[in-house]
Amino acid sequence: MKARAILHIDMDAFFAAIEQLRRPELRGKPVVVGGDGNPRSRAVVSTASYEARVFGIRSAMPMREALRLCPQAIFLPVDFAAYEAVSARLMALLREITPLVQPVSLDEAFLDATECAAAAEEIARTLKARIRGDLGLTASVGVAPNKLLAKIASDMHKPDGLTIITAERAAEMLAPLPVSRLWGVGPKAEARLREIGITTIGDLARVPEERLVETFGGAWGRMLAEHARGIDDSPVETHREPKSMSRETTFERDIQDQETLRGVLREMSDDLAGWLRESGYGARTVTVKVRFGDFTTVTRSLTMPEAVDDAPAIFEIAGRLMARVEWSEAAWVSAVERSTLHKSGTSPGAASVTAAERRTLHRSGTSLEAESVSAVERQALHQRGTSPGAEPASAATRNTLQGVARASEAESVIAVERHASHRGRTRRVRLVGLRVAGLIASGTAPSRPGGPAGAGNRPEQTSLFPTSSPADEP
Ligand code: DCP
Ligand code: MG
Repeated sequence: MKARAILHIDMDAFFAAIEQLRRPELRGKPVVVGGDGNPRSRAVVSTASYEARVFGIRSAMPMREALRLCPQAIFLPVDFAAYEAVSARLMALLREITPLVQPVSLDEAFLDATECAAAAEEIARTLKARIRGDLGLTASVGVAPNKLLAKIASDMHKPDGLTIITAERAAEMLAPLPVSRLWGVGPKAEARLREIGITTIGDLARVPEERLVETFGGAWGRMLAEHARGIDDSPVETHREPKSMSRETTFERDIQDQETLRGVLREMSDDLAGWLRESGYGARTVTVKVRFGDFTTVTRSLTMPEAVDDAPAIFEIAGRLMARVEWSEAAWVSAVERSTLHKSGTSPGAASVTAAERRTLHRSGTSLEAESVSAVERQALHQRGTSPGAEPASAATRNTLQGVARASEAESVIAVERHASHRGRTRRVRLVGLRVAGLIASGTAPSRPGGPAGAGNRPEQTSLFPTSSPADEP
């Protein structure tokens, strides 16, 4: 097989760079883009200019923390439409070089230059010059024989970098990097690897594949072994169907008010229905996500035989799913018990439970006795965002768990003793999200009439927060 030439392009401080481009007075200054631009809001930072990163400001950090780190920074709202317009020009520019372009996000793409006449390095230089000339922005580019290495390369000399990883030098260049640079190695896998003494990609490459398979399961173990050696055969995919679309809102203050929640859900339903129709899809799966004031998160999901693409239908399903969330603290705690006891069987062991669980249970007026949870359960709980609701673990979680520690299945139990006097207060909501997935092309048929949920087609008002629950009998 002919060696491939893959480029990974990642724009530098994308949102912030666009703001600095259109407002020259901001150039060279710390610029933070996030939410509505109010640094005292509860929004998080989308991105920060490199001048702002010097102060420690990073993506996903609360705006308030960014303000604390750099009070003189300029805070700006996210102007998505503007960034999308630049992104479209960027992708068009890439497609002038080859049609084999895989956009990964607004500011990131893979390009397969294997069949191009020019050498990959030359293409990379031309690209960077055109991005600077035509768009007025800088990009970091990685060139390598595969996507994995190209992406690692583009990140190595940011901003305005050009990094080439050849097959010959791959092992040597990867060795000192932290394992988290590899695809699929998130904080949890990183922690697990650290437990067995592995912190760098070089360390990982020295672990025999069989050991990784034992520890992480077949598919993931083998993938880790390959990636640690810089091996990746995944193709540059030019036509990727969207898998899902979602909207989320973080409230300025944690809320308990049904009407506010209902209003936000209705807006998100309208938005998602608009997106579905514009993109020509119907959705078979609707998922709601609720994050409570204590950061525990639950999701509830419904898959239907028929796809929907109208706001009233999505809103109606969202309402039904909301009714399945444990809104009262007592009901939620009983769900924790049910699911944990169910999973663990009944042999009591030594005390250990994650801090997050302990805190949550304490807050909701519950004490733990004979606490013990196996690594498997702990990981399952973590992967579900420390929110041990009654939702079954995802297929991915199950796979991981099967690989991680079959042997410890018999280990554990959490025995939870609830205070008899505990009454169910309504939990406060921090964030609500709505997702549509299971997308099916709706073909050429005109979309159904319906429009945004108005007074005429508003679904029946059901109570989102049940006022009492079976768990809170006197
Ligand atoms: N973004 C976001 N929230 C995040 C991460 C990113 O809204 N948690 C947005 C803002 C970024 C854009 O996506 O500008 C691209 O993400 P990158 O991770 O590529 O970050 P930047 O392009 O901003 O910086 P870098 O120079 O590190 O690529
Ligand atoms: Mg970027």
